[in-house]
Amino acid sequence: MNSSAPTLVFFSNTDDPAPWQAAIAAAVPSITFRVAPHTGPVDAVRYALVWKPPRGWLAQFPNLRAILSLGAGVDALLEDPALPPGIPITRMVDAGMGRQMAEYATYAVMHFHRHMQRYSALQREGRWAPLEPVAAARFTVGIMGLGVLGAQAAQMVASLGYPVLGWSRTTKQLPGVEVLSGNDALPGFLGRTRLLLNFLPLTPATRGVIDAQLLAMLPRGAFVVNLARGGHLVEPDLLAALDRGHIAGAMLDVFEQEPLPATHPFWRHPAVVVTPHVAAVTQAEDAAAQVIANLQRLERGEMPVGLVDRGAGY
Ligand code: NDP
Ligand code: OXD
Repeated sequence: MNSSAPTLVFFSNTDDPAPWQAAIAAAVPSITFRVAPHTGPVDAVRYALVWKPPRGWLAQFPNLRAILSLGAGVDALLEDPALPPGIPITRMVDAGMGRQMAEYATYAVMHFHRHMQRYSALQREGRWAPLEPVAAARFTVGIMGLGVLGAQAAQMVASLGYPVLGWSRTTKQLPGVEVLSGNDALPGFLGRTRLLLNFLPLTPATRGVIDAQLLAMLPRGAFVVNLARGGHLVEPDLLAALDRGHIAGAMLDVFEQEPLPATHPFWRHPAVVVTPHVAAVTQAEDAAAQVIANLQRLERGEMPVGLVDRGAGY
């Protein structure tokens, strides 16, 4: 057993370690905070606070007791074939992202519902051409994935008078939202959806779920918004559905390959809005308290909260 002071190693190519270090040092001073690649002695490392570490990186720490994800989605971690077995993995549970995701989703709904994509194109052509308005009450929004984040988006969109349908693995009750569950309910859900919002976790069961078959089940002229993971979407199938007009527009925040390659057709497609994986961003200000509470639980020998079910993949 290692007897030196417990170390937490931080790995992220996109998050600034400084606010995490300050918050953790103030609340749990017994833990030494180190930033990769300066991990110190590997046998002192007890905790890893990470976003997308390279495959195999976590396996170097023989005394690791818990992996704490800086993100809500843990697909990249679970895809590591050398992921240390048998120790808890926690994920961000809301941590300020629910509000951000709901804002992005609501913006996307209003962007397409209020014809903003078409007005942008008309402006570029210098054309003054009022389009037929559509009542919010006739613009049904379908949300795949009604977990911590999807449920908040559903509530925000419903509060604006849009009919909201939700679809998830197991059934649940959400005020103002009609919830359908299970694969048998999917065609009925899609058939009534004018704008589809994807909030699913990426798992073996959901990879490639937005494919030609699913898109064909949406009504002609529907819109697709993906703010979960690029791996959910079969990108050539969406391009084909856009190009034949079955899908009228898409707003995409996540991609199979990130950053989206400069030559990718999404960048210049007139019916596609691209954002660079920013629908929600983990902010230490909102999220550090959750990590600190889990470190304190772990140091007391208790189980952390926000545990990932490795079998289910989320
Ligand atoms: P949760 O685990 O809280 O919710 C997942 C939801 O998906 C649950 O309702 C779950 O059903 C449902 N689900 C899982 N598998 C299936 C399936 N096979 N069929 C139908 N429904 C299924 O996750 P969060 O809401 O916290 O996060 C969702 C995702 O958002 C993350 O995994 C991440 O990929 C993405 N994300 C993207 C961000 C961005 O900036 N673009 C930022 C943050 C997150 P049930 O309730 O029955 O278990
Ligand atoms: C997350 C993300 O999963 O930012 O938290 O994508």
